[in-house]
This record gives sequence, C-alpha cells and structure tokens, in this order.
Amino acid sequence: MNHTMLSNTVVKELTETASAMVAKGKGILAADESDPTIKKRFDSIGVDSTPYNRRDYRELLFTTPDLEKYISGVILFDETLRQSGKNGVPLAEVLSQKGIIPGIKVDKGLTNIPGTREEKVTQGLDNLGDRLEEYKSLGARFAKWRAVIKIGNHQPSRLCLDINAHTLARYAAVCQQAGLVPIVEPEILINGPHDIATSRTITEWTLSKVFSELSRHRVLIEGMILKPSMVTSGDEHTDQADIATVAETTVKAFKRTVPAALPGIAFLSGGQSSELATQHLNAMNKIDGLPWELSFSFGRALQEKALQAWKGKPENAKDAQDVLFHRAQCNGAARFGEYTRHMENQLK
Ligand code: 5MM
Repeated sequence: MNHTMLSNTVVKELTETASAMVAKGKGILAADESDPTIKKRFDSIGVDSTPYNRRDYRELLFTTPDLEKYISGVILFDETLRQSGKNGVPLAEVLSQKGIIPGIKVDKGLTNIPGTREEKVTQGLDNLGDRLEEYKSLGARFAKWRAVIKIGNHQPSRLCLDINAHTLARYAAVCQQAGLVPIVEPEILINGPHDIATSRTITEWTLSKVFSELSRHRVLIEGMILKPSMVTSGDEHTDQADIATVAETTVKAFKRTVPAALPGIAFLSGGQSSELATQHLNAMNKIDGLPWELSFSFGRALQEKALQAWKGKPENAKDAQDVLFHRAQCNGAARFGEYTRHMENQLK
C-alpha cells in the first residue's frame, strides 16, 4: 500500500501544497541556478556573479508587483534561501508574504556514471533528511531534484535510466517524510539531431521507469509534482516538429505513462525560446480531457528577457520587472489555452 508511513496530517499538507503549486492560471519560477549556471547567465550581460549581485537580481525578480497573479511558487538555491532583501526581510519571507510558495533545489549536481559514456547521475542523497529539516525551518515548503538524460548513440543506457529513476524516487520519499512536496525533474535534454519520435520513445521509457520506482518507494503521487521536458525534435534535427505536433505528442506520451492521481505536470523550458515554450504550453492546454494540470516551471523562458533588460543596473529594475511580469502573464494565459501572439505586443 502507498505512503503508509505518512500521517494523515502530512498527507493533507503535501496534497494541499502540491495542488497550490499547480493552481489554475499560475506556474513556478525556477530561480535555483547553481553558482556555475548563474555565472554563465551574468556573464551574458557583463555582470560579476557576486553574492550581492545575485541577491539584488533575485530580490528584483521576487518583488515584481503582482507576480503572485501568475506565479504560485519559486525554486530557490541554497544561498538565496539564506539571504535577506535590502530591508532585512528574508527573501523566502518576501515570497510567502505575497502568497508565493518558496521551494529549494536540494540536489548537489551531476557526476559521471562509471561504465557509461559519460552519462550522468545526480548527487545529494547523503544527509538529505537533515538538510530538509533545516530548509523547512528556513521556510521551504517544497523541494526540487533534477536528473539529466541525454539522447544519443545508444543513449540513454538502461543503467543510466535505472539509477536516475531510483535516485529520484529515493529523494521524493525522503522529502515527503520531511513534509516537503518533491518536484521530480527527469530532464531529457533537447540537444542532438534526433527526431520527435525518438524523443517520445525515450520520454515514455523514462517516465514509466520513474513512476515504477516512485510506486516502489511508496511515494504519495497526490503529494508530488512532475517537472519534465516537453516532447520535441532534437535542437539539431533539420525538420522541427510544429507546435501542434509537439503538443499532441507530449500529451500522448504522458497519458501512456503518468498516473491520473498526479496533481500536475510543470514543464521545464529546456532551451526553447521564451515564446515557443509558451506556445507549446498553450497548445497542450487546448487539448480536452487532460487528467492533470499542465503547468510551467520555467527558468530561462521566464528570466532570459528580464535578465537582458536588467543588465545589472538598478535604474533598469522596473523594466526588468515589467518584462518578467509580462512573460508570467503570457504563460498564465497559456495555462488556459488562451495565449495569443498578440499578447507579445502588450508589454506595459
Ligand atoms: C534554473 O536552472 C535550474 C538549475 O540548473 P543548474 O543546477 O544546472 O544550475 C534548472 O534545474 C531548471 O530548474 C530547469 O532546468 C528548468 O529550467 P529551464 O531553463 O530549462 O526552464
């Protein structure tokens, strides 16, 4: 039987938090870039990646007026959860005061799997329970763990999928025991010359293994969120599948492999342009009879344009916030299948 070790109170808390994370018309902002990733982002606008600049940038994002209309939760990096804004209020509290749920990335990055051609497994299970207790005391109500699967010549290997599915399920079970909702993120990279059919096959294979392990580890499906890649052509494939095909193929693959008990699927953007990620989400939400909420948990597709507008200059803060608000609003509309290209010209 599932989740026998969780008390009724914890089951209720997990279920309610998970549903709030995928509330209609809203999605999750992924702002949990690790130090090397945020450095790369800051390099692109010529800003030094210091703790102060990272704090200023993330405070700017979180204090965007009315962000809570379209953003249900924010994924933070360890450093950010420990930082306070300029007025001394912890950034996690800045979010909770707006009704946005703070969450925390708890994985510790990737390492090679010996015996494979540089396939990766995610690290961070050691002492995870203790770390979660601390994160909870700092205000986090959900967690995130990202596994990375690469499509290539004879890749992913069975070993890579087995290890990552097992690790994701171990992480999810430990989170729920600590009372935090796990976001389970098996990212299938967009990189490569593969076609959309290959992407669908690998997605179905991955998701079926992940849910089989989640069930084996007695994870409460109603108290978790899945954060997957959309099913697209590889970015080097010459004949890119169109928006309708991506939407239909993605929904078909998920219907085959994802239990209806799951409250929601919050897609990552994975290197798609901001507009295309929104268009794909919108097209999926036009399809009738979906058993789960189809939402977003974008990093780049929400932040890219705001980062470019900011450029590290305090006088650009308002413009950057307007741009973030606008992207969140477009994705909020896509949650109902009501986004139109016309909305792109309606930046305030
Ligand atoms: C925001 O980026 C997250 C952290 O990445 P690193 O640990 O590599 O620094 C990342 O997990 C992100 O949450 C997902 O990849 C979704 O972001 P995108 O940009 O793909 O929507």
